[in-house]
Amino acid sequence: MKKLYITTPIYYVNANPHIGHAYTQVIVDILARFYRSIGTDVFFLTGTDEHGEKIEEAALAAGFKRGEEKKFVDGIVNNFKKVWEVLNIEYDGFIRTTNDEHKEVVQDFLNRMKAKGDIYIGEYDGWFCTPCETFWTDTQAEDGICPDCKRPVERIKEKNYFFKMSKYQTWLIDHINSNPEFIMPEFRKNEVLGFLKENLNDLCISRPKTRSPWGVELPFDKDYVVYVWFDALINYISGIKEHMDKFWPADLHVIAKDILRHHAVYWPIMLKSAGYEMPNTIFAHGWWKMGGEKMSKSKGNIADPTELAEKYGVDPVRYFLIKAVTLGLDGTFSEDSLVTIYNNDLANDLGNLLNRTLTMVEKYFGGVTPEILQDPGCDEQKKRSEFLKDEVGDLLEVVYRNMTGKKLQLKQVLDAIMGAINKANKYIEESAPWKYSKENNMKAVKLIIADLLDILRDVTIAINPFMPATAAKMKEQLGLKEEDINFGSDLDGNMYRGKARSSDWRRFPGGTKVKKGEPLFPRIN
Ligand code: ME8
Repeated sequence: MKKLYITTPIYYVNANPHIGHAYTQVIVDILARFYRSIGTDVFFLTGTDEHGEKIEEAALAAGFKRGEEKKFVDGIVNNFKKVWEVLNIEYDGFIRTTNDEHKEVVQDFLNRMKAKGDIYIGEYDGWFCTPCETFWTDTQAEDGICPDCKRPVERIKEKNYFFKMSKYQTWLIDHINSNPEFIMPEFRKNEVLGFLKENLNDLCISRPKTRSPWGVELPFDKDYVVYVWFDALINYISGIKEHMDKFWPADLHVIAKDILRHHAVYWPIMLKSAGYEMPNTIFAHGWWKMGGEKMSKSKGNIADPTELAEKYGVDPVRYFLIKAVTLGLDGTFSEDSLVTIYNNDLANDLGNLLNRTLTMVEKYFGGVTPEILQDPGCDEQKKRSEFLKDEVGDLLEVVYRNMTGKKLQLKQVLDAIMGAINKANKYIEESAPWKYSKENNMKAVKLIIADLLDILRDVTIAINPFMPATAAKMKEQLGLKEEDINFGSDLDGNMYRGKARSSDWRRFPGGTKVKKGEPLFPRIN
Protein backbone atom coordinates (compact mmCIF):
# COMPACT_ATOMS: atom_id res chain seq x y z
CA MET A 1 0.00 0.00 0.00
CA LYS A 2 1.45 3.34 -1.06
CA LYS A 3 -0.64 5.61 1.16
CA LEU A 4 -2.71 5.17 4.28
CA TYR A 5 -5.20 7.72 5.50
CA ILE A 6 -6.27 6.59 8.95
CA THR A 7 -8.45 8.40 11.46
CA THR A 8 -9.77 8.35 15.02
CA PRO A 9 -13.07 9.89 16.03
CA ILE A 10 -12.84 13.51 17.05
CA TYR A 11 -13.65 13.56 20.74
CA TYR A 12 -16.14 15.76 22.54
CA VAL A 13 -14.42 18.34 24.66
CA ASN A 14 -16.91 18.41 27.52
CA ALA A 15 -14.41 16.60 29.76
CA ASN A 16 -10.86 15.25 29.74
CA PRO A 17 -9.90 12.03 27.96
CA HIS A 18 -10.04 8.65 29.71
CA ILE A 19 -8.60 5.26 28.88
CA GLY A 20 -11.41 4.56 26.37
CA HIS A 21 -10.26 7.49 24.21
CA ALA A 22 -6.64 6.49 24.76
CA TYR A 23 -7.51 3.04 23.42
CA THR A 24 -8.55 4.29 19.98
CA GLN A 25 -5.54 6.59 19.87
CA VAL A 26 -3.15 3.75 20.69
CA ILE A 27 -4.68 1.41 18.07
CA VAL A 28 -4.37 4.01 15.35
CA ASP A 29 -0.90 5.07 16.47
CA ILE A 30 0.32 1.46 16.31
CA LEU A 31 -1.03 1.01 12.80
CA ALA A 32 0.34 4.36 11.65
CA ARG A 33 3.80 3.55 13.03
CA PHE A 34 3.77 0.13 11.43
CA TYR A 35 2.75 1.39 8.01
CA ARG A 36 5.31 4.20 8.14
CA SER A 37 7.95 1.58 8.86
CA ILE A 38 7.12 -0.38 5.71
CA GLY A 39 7.42 2.75 3.61
CA THR A 40 3.74 3.72 3.34
CA ASP A 41 2.88 7.40 3.13
CA VAL A 42 0.69 7.74 6.22
CA PHE A 43 -1.67 10.48 7.31
CA PHE A 44 -3.03 9.93 10.82
CA LEU A 45 -5.79 12.39 11.68
CA THR A 46 -7.28 12.97 15.09
CA GLY A 47 -8.94 15.96 16.70
CA THR A 48 -11.78 17.37 18.76
CA ASP A 49 -15.51 17.83 18.32
CA GLU A 50 -16.25 21.19 19.87
CA HIS A 51 -19.76 22.26 18.91
CA GLY A 52 -23.26 21.32 20.03
CA GLU A 53 -25.52 21.73 23.01
CA LYS A 54 -23.64 19.23 25.11
CA ILE A 55 -20.40 21.24 24.91
CA GLU A 56 -22.26 24.47 25.45
CA GLU A 57 -23.88 23.04 28.58
CA ALA A 58 -20.48 21.93 29.86
CA ALA A 59 -19.04 25.41 29.25
CA LEU A 60 -21.92 27.04 31.12
CA ALA A 61 -21.60 24.51 33.95
CA ALA A 62 -17.89 25.34 34.21
CA GLY A 63 -18.80 28.99 34.81
CA PHE A 64 -18.28 30.36 31.29
CA LYS A 65 -20.93 32.58 29.71
CA ARG A 66 -22.63 32.24 26.33
CA GLY A 67 -20.13 33.59 23.83
CA GLU A 68 -17.17 32.34 25.88
CA GLU A 69 -17.44 28.70 24.81
CA LYS A 70 -14.23 28.91 22.81
CA LYS A 71 -12.23 29.78 25.95
CA PHE A 72 -13.62 26.71 27.67
CA VAL A 73 -12.92 24.32 24.80
CA ASP A 74 -9.39 25.69 24.27
CA GLY A 75 -8.50 24.51 27.76
CA ILE A 76 -9.86 21.00 27.26
CA VAL A 77 -8.33 20.65 23.80
CA ASN A 78 -4.93 21.35 25.37
CA ASN A 79 -5.55 18.62 27.92
CA PHE A 80 -6.31 16.16 25.11
CA LYS A 81 -3.11 17.12 23.32
CA LYS A 82 -1.08 16.72 26.52
CA VAL A 83 -2.42 13.22 27.10
CA TRP A 84 -1.64 12.21 23.51
CA GLU A 85 1.89 13.50 23.99
CA VAL A 86 2.29 11.49 27.19
CA LEU A 87 1.10 8.36 25.40
CA ASN A 88 3.52 8.91 22.53
CA ILE A 89 0.76 9.31 19.94
CA GLU A 90 2.31 10.56 16.71
CA TYR A 91 -0.51 12.05 14.68
CA ASP A 92 -0.03 14.00 11.46
CA GLY A 93 -3.06 16.25 11.77
CA PHE A 94 -5.23 17.55 14.60
CA ILE A 95 -8.55 18.96 13.48
CA ARG A 96 -10.68 21.23 15.65
CA THR A 97 -14.24 21.83 14.50
CA THR A 98 -14.01 25.44 15.71
CA ASN A 99 -11.32 26.18 13.05
CA ASP A 100 -12.49 28.56 10.35
CA GLU A 101 -11.08 26.27 7.63
CA HIS A 102 -13.19 23.41 8.95
CA LYS A 103 -16.32 25.57 9.02
CA GLU A 104 -15.76 26.53 5.37
CA VAL A 105 -15.51 22.88 4.36
CA VAL A 106 -18.71 22.04 6.26
CA GLN A 107 -20.55 24.86 4.51
CA ASP A 108 -19.24 23.80 1.12
CA PHE A 109 -20.29 20.21 1.84
CA LEU A 110 -23.82 21.29 2.76
CA ASN A 111 -24.06 23.46 -0.34
CA ARG A 112 -23.16 20.45 -2.47
CA MET A 113 -25.87 18.38 -0.81
CA LYS A 114 -28.39 21.17 -1.25
CA ALA A 115 -27.46 21.58 -4.92
CA LYS A 116 -28.12 17.88 -5.33
CA GLY A 117 -31.65 18.46 -4.07
CA ASP A 118 -31.06 16.39 -0.92
CA ILE A 119 -31.92 19.02 1.70
CA TYR A 120 -35.39 20.34 2.41
CA ILE A 121 -37.11 22.34 5.17
CA GLY A 122 -39.75 20.70 7.34
CA GLU A 123 -41.20 20.42 10.79
CA TYR A 124 -39.27 18.30 13.29
CA ASP A 125 -41.42 16.64 15.86
CA GLY A 126 -39.58 14.01 17.80
CA TRP A 127 -37.09 13.22 20.56
CA PHE A 128 -33.56 14.42 21.14
CA CYS A 129 -30.93 13.04 23.51
CA THR A 130 -28.50 15.83 24.39
CA PRO A 131 -25.69 13.66 25.85
CA CYS A 132 -25.71 11.50 22.69
CA GLU A 133 -26.52 14.44 20.39
CA THR A 134 -28.97 12.12 18.64
CA PHE A 135 -32.51 12.35 17.32
CA TRP A 136 -34.95 9.53 18.00
CA THR A 137 -38.41 8.57 16.80
CA ASP A 138 -41.34 7.67 19.08
CA THR A 139 -40.73 3.95 18.68
CA GLN A 140 -36.99 4.30 19.29
CA ALA A 141 -37.33 6.46 22.38
CA GLU A 142 -39.92 4.35 24.10
CA ASP A 143 -41.07 5.82 27.45
CA GLY A 144 -39.00 8.94 26.80
CA ILE A 145 -35.69 7.10 27.29
CA CYS A 146 -32.68 7.22 24.96
CA PRO A 147 -32.13 3.71 23.55
CA ASP A 148 -28.33 4.21 23.66
CA CYS A 149 -27.52 5.82 27.00
CA LYS A 150 -30.84 5.20 28.80
CA ARG A 151 -31.18 8.80 29.92
CA PRO A 152 -34.37 10.85 29.46
CA VAL A 153 -34.85 12.45 26.03
CA GLU A 154 -36.40 15.82 25.27
CA ARG A 155 -39.44 16.40 23.06
CA ILE A 156 -38.62 18.85 20.29
CA LYS A 157 -41.03 20.44 17.84
CA GLU A 158 -39.55 23.04 15.54
CA LYS A 159 -38.91 24.04 11.93
CA ASN A 160 -35.69 22.49 10.69
CA TYR A 161 -33.72 21.33 7.66
CA PHE A 162 -33.73 17.67 6.69
CA PHE A 163 -31.44 15.45 4.70
CA LYS A 164 -33.04 12.90 2.35
CA MET A 165 -31.22 9.86 3.69
CA SER A 166 -34.00 7.54 2.63
CA LYS A 167 -33.21 8.24 -1.01
CA TYR A 168 -29.88 6.43 -0.62
CA GLN A 169 -30.91 3.44 1.48
CA THR A 170 -30.88 0.87 -1.34
CA TRP A 171 -27.61 2.20 -2.68
CA LEU A 172 -26.01 1.88 0.79
CA ILE A 173 -27.18 -1.70 1.28
CA ASP A 174 -25.69 -2.59 -2.11
CA HIS A 175 -22.45 -0.85 -1.28
CA ILE A 176 -22.08 -2.70 2.02
CA ASN A 177 -22.87 -6.03 0.39
CA SER A 178 -20.47 -5.58 -2.47
CA ASN A 179 -17.60 -4.34 -0.27
CA PRO A 180 -17.15 -7.00 2.41
CA GLU A 181 -14.44 -5.01 4.22
CA PHE A 182 -16.40 -1.75 4.32
CA ILE A 183 -17.63 -2.40 7.85
CA MET A 184 -15.45 -4.45 10.17
CA PRO A 185 -15.51 -6.68 12.16
CA GLU A 186 -18.01 -8.71 10.16
CA PHE A 187 -20.57 -9.00 12.97
CA ARG A 188 -20.79 -5.20 12.99
CA LYS A 189 -21.51 -5.23 9.27
CA ASN A 190 -24.40 -7.59 9.93
CA GLU A 191 -25.65 -5.29 12.66
CA VAL A 192 -25.72 -2.35 10.24
CA LEU A 193 -27.44 -4.42 7.57
CA GLY A 194 -30.01 -5.42 10.20
CA PHE A 195 -30.61 -1.77 11.04
CA LEU A 196 -31.02 -1.02 7.32
CA LYS A 197 -33.87 -3.51 7.05
CA GLU A 198 -36.12 -0.83 8.57
CA ASN A 199 -36.91 2.22 6.47
CA LEU A 200 -34.41 5.00 7.08
CA ASN A 201 -35.88 8.27 8.29
CA ASP A 202 -34.66 11.50 6.81
CA LEU A 203 -32.24 13.17 9.18
CA CYS A 204 -32.79 16.50 10.88
CA ILE A 205 -29.53 18.35 10.23
CA SER A 206 -30.08 21.79 11.72
CA ARG A 207 -30.64 23.43 15.09
CA PRO A 208 -32.27 26.87 15.39
CA LYS A 209 -29.81 29.38 16.84
CA THR A 210 -32.48 30.39 19.33
CA ARG A 211 -31.93 27.02 21.03
CA SER A 212 -28.16 26.93 20.80
CA PRO A 213 -26.00 29.15 18.62
CA TRP A 214 -22.82 27.15 19.35
CA GLY A 215 -22.16 25.58 15.95
CA VAL A 216 -21.41 26.13 12.27
CA GLU A 217 -23.92 28.41 10.59
CA LEU A 218 -25.97 26.83 7.80
CA PRO A 219 -24.71 28.36 4.54
CA PHE A 220 -28.27 28.87 3.32
CA ASP A 221 -29.99 30.07 6.50
CA LYS A 222 -28.25 32.21 9.08
CA ASP A 223 -30.86 31.47 11.74
CA TYR A 224 -29.61 27.89 12.05
CA VAL A 225 -26.49 25.98 12.94
CA VAL A 226 -25.54 22.56 11.59
CA TYR A 227 -26.43 19.46 13.62
CA VAL A 228 -23.22 18.62 15.44
CA TRP A 229 -22.82 15.12 13.96
CA PHE A 230 -22.86 16.56 10.43
CA ASP A 231 -20.30 19.14 11.44
CA ALA A 232 -18.16 16.44 13.10
CA LEU A 233 -18.11 13.78 10.38
CA ILE A 234 -16.94 16.28 7.81
CA ASN A 235 -13.69 16.62 9.83
CA TYR A 236 -12.40 13.63 7.89
CA ILE A 237 -12.42 15.84 4.79
CA SER A 238 -11.52 19.20 6.31
CA GLY A 239 -8.64 17.61 8.24
CA ILE A 240 -6.78 16.76 5.03
CA LYS A 241 -8.11 19.59 2.93
CA GLU A 242 -4.72 20.41 1.43
CA HIS A 243 -3.94 16.76 0.74
CA MET A 244 -7.28 15.53 -0.61
CA ASP A 245 -5.85 14.45 -3.96
CA LYS A 246 -3.22 12.36 -2.30
CA PHE A 247 -5.10 10.88 0.65
CA TRP A 248 -8.83 10.70 -0.06
CA PRO A 249 -10.62 8.29 0.21
CA ALA A 250 -9.87 7.40 3.81
CA ASP A 251 -8.45 3.91 4.16
CA LEU A 252 -9.53 3.27 7.71
CA HIS A 253 -11.85 5.05 10.14
CA VAL A 254 -11.31 3.51 13.59
CA ILE A 255 -14.18 4.14 16.02
CA ALA A 256 -15.98 2.37 18.87
CA LYS A 257 -19.27 0.59 18.41
CA ASP A 258 -21.29 3.45 19.98
CA ILE A 259 -20.85 5.59 16.90
CA LEU A 260 -21.11 2.90 14.25
CA ARG A 261 -24.45 4.05 12.86
CA HIS A 262 -23.16 7.60 12.38
CA HIS A 263 -20.12 6.31 10.51
CA ALA A 264 -21.59 3.39 8.60
CA VAL A 265 -24.95 4.94 7.66
CA TYR A 266 -24.93 8.74 7.87
CA TRP A 267 -21.37 9.27 6.69
CA PRO A 268 -21.41 7.18 3.50
CA ILE A 269 -24.75 8.69 2.50
CA MET A 270 -23.47 12.20 3.15
CA LEU A 271 -20.40 11.48 1.02
CA LYS A 272 -22.50 9.98 -1.73
CA SER A 273 -24.79 12.99 -1.77
CA ALA A 274 -21.92 15.48 -1.81
CA GLY A 275 -20.10 13.54 -4.54
CA TYR A 276 -17.11 12.08 -2.71
CA GLU A 277 -15.60 8.60 -2.95
CA MET A 278 -16.34 6.11 -0.17
CA PRO A 279 -13.85 5.29 2.59
CA ASN A 280 -12.45 1.76 2.39
CA THR A 281 -13.04 0.48 5.89
CA ILE A 282 -14.86 1.52 9.04
CA PHE A 283 -13.63 -0.55 11.96
CA ALA A 284 -15.63 -0.46 15.21
CA HIS A 285 -13.87 -1.70 18.32
CA GLY A 286 -15.59 -2.57 21.59
CA TRP A 287 -15.88 -0.72 24.88
CA TRP A 288 -13.74 -0.61 27.94
CA LYS A 289 -16.02 -1.16 30.86
CA MET A 290 -15.64 -0.55 34.55
CA GLY A 291 -18.07 -1.68 37.21
CA GLY A 292 -20.05 -3.54 34.52
CA GLU A 293 -20.78 -0.40 32.54
CA LYS A 294 -19.18 1.41 29.62
CA MET A 295 -16.43 3.66 30.87
CA SER A 296 -17.78 7.12 30.29
CA LYS A 297 -17.07 10.64 31.43
CA SER A 298 -20.71 11.35 32.12
CA LYS A 299 -20.95 8.33 34.43
CA GLY A 300 -17.61 9.04 36.06
CA ASN A 301 -16.41 5.39 36.03
CA ILE A 302 -13.14 6.26 34.33
CA ALA A 303 -9.45 5.43 34.45
CA ASP A 304 -7.02 8.26 33.80
CA PRO A 305 -4.38 7.43 31.16
CA THR A 306 -1.84 9.96 32.48
CA GLU A 307 -2.02 8.61 36.02
CA LEU A 308 -1.61 5.06 34.76
CA ALA A 309 1.33 6.03 32.57
CA GLU A 310 3.02 7.77 35.50
CA LYS A 311 2.52 4.76 37.70
CA TYR A 312 3.38 1.92 35.30
CA GLY A 313 5.08 3.57 32.32
CA VAL A 314 3.67 4.57 28.96
CA ASP A 315 4.58 1.41 27.08
CA PRO A 316 3.03 -0.99 29.60
CA VAL A 317 -0.25 0.96 29.31
CA ARG A 318 -0.12 0.80 25.49
CA TYR A 319 0.77 -2.88 25.68
CA PHE A 320 -1.98 -3.71 28.14
CA LEU A 321 -4.72 -2.02 26.10
CA ILE A 322 -3.96 -4.21 23.10
CA LYS A 323 -2.95 -7.42 24.84
CA ALA A 324 -5.93 -7.61 27.18
CA VAL A 325 -8.74 -7.59 24.58
CA THR A 326 -9.28 -8.92 21.06
CA LEU A 327 -10.00 -5.91 18.90
CA GLY A 328 -13.72 -5.67 18.33
CA LEU A 329 -14.79 -7.10 21.69
CA ASP A 330 -15.45 -5.37 25.01
CA GLY A 331 -12.98 -5.46 27.88
CA THR A 332 -13.17 -4.88 31.60
CA PHE A 333 -10.58 -2.48 32.91
CA SER A 334 -8.81 -3.12 36.17
CA GLU A 335 -5.41 -2.14 37.46
CA ASP A 336 -4.96 -5.67 38.79
CA SER A 337 -5.12 -7.13 35.31
CA LEU A 338 -2.73 -4.45 34.06
CA VAL A 339 -0.24 -5.44 36.78
CA THR A 340 -0.65 -9.15 36.03
CA ILE A 341 0.00 -8.67 32.33
CA TYR A 342 2.92 -6.34 33.13
CA ASN A 343 4.58 -8.86 35.41
CA ASN A 344 3.94 -11.93 33.26
CA ASP A 345 4.64 -10.65 29.78
CA LEU A 346 6.90 -7.68 30.23
CA ALA A 347 8.90 -8.22 33.42
CA ASN A 348 9.19 -12.01 33.40
CA ASP A 349 9.23 -12.88 29.73
CA LEU A 350 10.50 -10.00 27.63
CA GLY A 351 12.64 -8.25 30.25
CA ASN A 352 14.19 -11.51 31.32
CA LEU A 353 15.05 -12.67 27.83
CA LEU A 354 16.93 -9.48 27.08
CA ASN A 355 18.66 -9.49 30.43
CA ARG A 356 19.75 -13.10 30.35
CA THR A 357 20.97 -12.92 26.77
CA LEU A 358 23.01 -9.78 27.32
CA THR A 359 24.43 -11.22 30.54
CA MET A 360 25.65 -14.20 28.54
CA VAL A 361 27.11 -12.00 25.78
CA GLU A 362 29.07 -10.21 28.51
CA LYS A 363 30.09 -13.35 30.32
CA TYR A 364 31.13 -15.49 27.38
CA PHE A 365 32.13 -12.93 24.76
CA GLY A 366 33.24 -9.85 26.67
CA GLY A 367 30.12 -7.93 25.61
CA VAL A 368 30.72 -8.28 21.87
CA THR A 369 28.25 -10.38 19.86
CA PRO A 370 29.73 -13.48 18.25
CA GLU A 371 30.32 -13.53 14.51
CA ILE A 372 27.43 -14.98 12.54
CA LEU A 373 28.07 -18.62 11.95
CA GLN A 374 27.03 -20.04 8.62
CA ASP A 375 27.21 -23.71 9.34
CA PRO A 376 23.81 -25.17 8.48
CA GLY A 377 25.26 -28.68 8.33
CA CYS A 378 26.17 -28.60 12.03
CA ASP A 379 24.06 -30.93 14.22
CA GLU A 380 23.73 -28.55 17.14
CA GLN A 381 22.49 -25.85 14.86
CA LYS A 382 19.97 -28.11 13.16
CA LYS A 383 18.55 -29.22 16.46
CA ARG A 384 18.13 -25.68 17.69
CA SER A 385 16.71 -24.42 14.45
CA GLU A 386 14.04 -27.11 14.61
CA PHE A 387 13.22 -26.14 18.18
CA LEU A 388 12.80 -22.49 17.33
CA LYS A 389 11.30 -22.68 13.87
CA ASP A 390 7.55 -22.41 14.37
CA GLU A 391 7.14 -19.57 16.82
CA VAL A 392 10.32 -17.79 15.96
CA GLY A 393 11.30 -18.38 12.35
CA ASP A 394 8.02 -16.98 11.03
CA LEU A 395 7.48 -14.25 13.57
CA LEU A 396 7.87 -11.27 11.26
CA GLU A 397 5.74 -12.94 8.66
CA VAL A 398 2.91 -13.42 11.18
CA VAL A 399 3.29 -9.83 12.34
CA TYR A 400 3.19 -8.51 8.81
CA ARG A 401 0.11 -10.50 7.90
CA ASN A 402 -1.88 -9.52 10.97
CA MET A 403 -0.85 -5.87 10.89
CA THR A 404 -1.86 -5.41 7.27
CA GLY A 405 -5.11 -7.40 7.43
CA LYS A 406 -8.43 -5.59 7.77
CA LYS A 407 -9.30 -7.59 10.86
CA LEU A 408 -6.77 -5.52 12.82
CA GLN A 409 -5.57 -8.54 14.75
CA LEU A 410 -3.24 -6.56 16.95
CA LYS A 411 -3.69 -8.77 19.99
CA GLN A 412 -2.76 -11.77 17.84
CA VAL A 413 0.46 -9.95 16.94
CA LEU A 414 1.32 -9.54 20.61
CA ASP A 415 0.42 -13.17 21.26
CA ALA A 416 2.81 -14.23 18.48
CA ILE A 417 5.58 -12.02 19.87
CA MET A 418 5.07 -13.44 23.36
CA GLY A 419 5.05 -16.95 21.89
CA ALA A 420 8.47 -16.35 20.38
CA ILE A 421 9.79 -14.84 23.62
CA ASN A 422 8.53 -17.79 25.65
CA LYS A 423 10.06 -20.23 23.24
CA ALA A 424 13.37 -18.40 23.40
CA ASN A 425 13.33 -18.48 27.21
CA LYS A 426 12.63 -22.22 27.10
CA TYR A 427 15.39 -22.60 24.56
CA ILE A 428 17.87 -21.13 27.01
CA GLU A 429 16.81 -23.71 29.60
CA GLU A 430 16.87 -26.62 27.19
CA SER A 431 20.07 -25.81 25.38
CA ALA A 432 21.85 -24.79 28.61
CA PRO A 433 24.73 -22.81 27.09
CA TRP A 434 26.51 -22.82 30.49
CA LYS A 435 27.03 -26.57 30.12
CA TYR A 436 28.70 -26.14 26.73
CA SER A 437 30.83 -23.41 28.19
CA LYS A 438 32.03 -25.75 30.96
CA GLU A 439 32.90 -28.29 28.29
CA ASN A 440 34.70 -25.52 26.46
CA ASN A 441 32.49 -26.02 23.40
CA MET A 442 32.38 -22.32 22.53
CA LYS A 443 31.11 -23.01 19.03
CA ALA A 444 27.86 -24.32 20.52
CA VAL A 445 27.62 -21.35 22.89
CA LYS A 446 28.09 -19.00 19.97
CA LEU A 447 25.32 -20.70 18.03
CA ILE A 448 22.88 -20.43 20.90
CA ILE A 449 23.66 -16.81 21.65
CA ALA A 450 23.45 -15.89 17.99
CA ASP A 451 19.99 -17.46 17.84
CA LEU A 452 18.88 -15.52 20.90
CA LEU A 453 20.21 -12.25 19.54
CA ASP A 454 18.39 -12.78 16.31
CA ILE A 455 15.16 -13.47 18.13
CA LEU A 456 15.65 -10.33 20.21
CA ARG A 457 16.22 -8.30 17.12
CA ASP A 458 13.02 -9.60 15.51
CA VAL A 459 11.13 -8.96 18.73
CA THR A 460 12.47 -5.40 18.81
CA ILE A 461 11.26 -4.86 15.24
CA ALA A 462 7.89 -6.42 15.97
CA ILE A 463 7.14 -4.48 19.17
CA ASN A 464 8.39 -1.16 17.84
CA PRO A 465 4.94 0.16 16.79
CA PHE A 466 3.37 -1.04 20.07
CA MET A 467 6.05 0.08 22.50
CA PRO A 468 8.33 2.52 20.69
CA ALA A 469 10.24 3.64 23.80
CA THR A 470 10.92 0.03 24.79
CA ALA A 471 12.08 -0.86 21.28
CA ALA A 472 14.44 2.13 21.44
CA LYS A 473 15.86 0.90 24.76
CA MET A 474 16.25 -2.62 23.41
CA LYS A 475 17.97 -1.24 20.35
CA GLU A 476 20.42 0.65 22.60
CA GLN A 477 21.14 -2.34 24.79
CA LEU A 478 21.56 -4.64 21.80
CA GLY A 479 23.88 -2.14 20.14
CA LEU A 480 21.71 -1.98 17.02
CA LYS A 481 21.17 0.96 14.70
CA GLU A 482 17.85 2.59 13.88
CA GLU A 483 17.65 0.94 10.48
CA ASP A 484 18.18 -2.47 12.07
CA ILE A 485 14.87 -2.27 13.93
CA ASN A 486 12.81 -0.88 11.11
CA PHE A 487 10.36 -3.43 9.83
CA GLY A 488 10.83 -2.22 6.31
CA SER A 489 14.48 -3.12 6.07
CA ASP A 490 16.52 -6.07 7.08
CA LEU A 491 20.20 -5.81 7.76
CA ASP A 492 20.93 -5.81 4.04
CA GLY A 493 18.67 -2.83 3.56
CA ASN A 494 16.12 -4.92 1.70
CA MET A 495 12.42 -4.53 2.22
CA TYR A 496 11.04 -7.30 4.42
CA ARG A 497 8.74 -9.40 2.29
CA GLY A 498 7.56 -11.89 4.79
CA LYS A 499 9.94 -14.58 3.68
CA ALA A 500 9.90 -17.48 6.11
CA ARG A 501 13.30 -18.28 7.46
CA SER A 502 14.91 -21.63 7.96
CA SER A 503 18.19 -22.63 9.48
CA ASP A 504 20.03 -19.82 7.76
CA TRP A 505 17.93 -17.03 9.22
CA ARG A 506 20.60 -15.51 11.40
CA ARG A 507 21.18 -11.89 10.65
CA PHE A 508 22.16 -10.21 13.87
CA PRO A 509 25.44 -8.45 13.14
CA GLY A 510 28.42 -10.14 14.75
CA GLY A 511 31.07 -7.96 16.38
CA THR A 512 28.44 -5.62 17.87
CA LYS A 513 29.19 -4.14 21.27
CA VAL A 514 26.15 -4.58 23.52
CA LYS A 515 25.31 -2.26 26.41
CA LYS A 516 23.34 -4.07 29.05
CA GLY A 517 21.28 -1.49 30.92
CA GLU A 518 18.67 -1.27 33.65
CA PRO A 519 15.97 -3.98 33.52
CA LEU A 520 13.31 -2.87 31.04
CA PHE A 521 10.41 -3.69 33.33
CA PRO A 522 11.16 -4.01 37.05
CA ARG A 523 8.69 -6.38 38.67
CA ILE A 524 5.73 -4.80 40.46
CA ASN A 525 4.78 -6.43 43.73
O1 ME8 B 1 -18.66 10.21 19.99
N1 ME8 B 1 -14.32 2.22 25.38
O2 ME8 B 1 -17.07 11.62 20.87
P1 ME8 B 1 -16.73 10.94 22.26
C1 ME8 B 1 -13.72 2.30 24.19
N2 ME8 B 1 -17.55 13.42 19.04
N3 ME8 B 1 -13.63 3.44 23.48
C2 ME8 B 1 -14.17 4.55 23.99
C3 ME8 B 1 -14.82 4.52 25.25
C4 ME8 B 1 -14.87 3.29 25.96
N4 ME8 B 1 -15.43 3.18 27.15
N5 ME8 B 1 -15.26 5.76 25.52
C5 ME8 B 1 -14.88 6.54 24.47
C6 ME8 B 1 -17.99 11.25 19.95
N6 ME8 B 1 -14.23 5.81 23.54
C7 ME8 B 1 -18.08 12.15 18.75
C8 ME8 B 1 -17.33 11.50 17.61
S1 ME8 B 1 -16.40 11.47 15.11
C9 ME8 B 1 -16.78 12.21 13.68
C10 ME8 B 1 -17.36 12.26 16.32
C11 ME8 B 1 -13.64 6.32 22.29
O3 ME8 B 1 -15.88 11.92 22.99
C12 ME8 B 1 -14.14 5.55 21.09
O4 ME8 B 1 -13.27 5.80 20.01
O5 ME8 B 1 -17.95 10.44 22.90
C13 ME8 B 1 -15.46 6.23 20.82
O6 ME8 B 1 -15.93 6.00 19.50
C14 ME8 B 1 -15.09 7.66 21.04
O7 ME8 B 1 -14.12 7.63 22.11
C15 ME8 B 1 -16.27 8.53 21.42
O8 ME8 B 1 -15.78 9.75 21.85
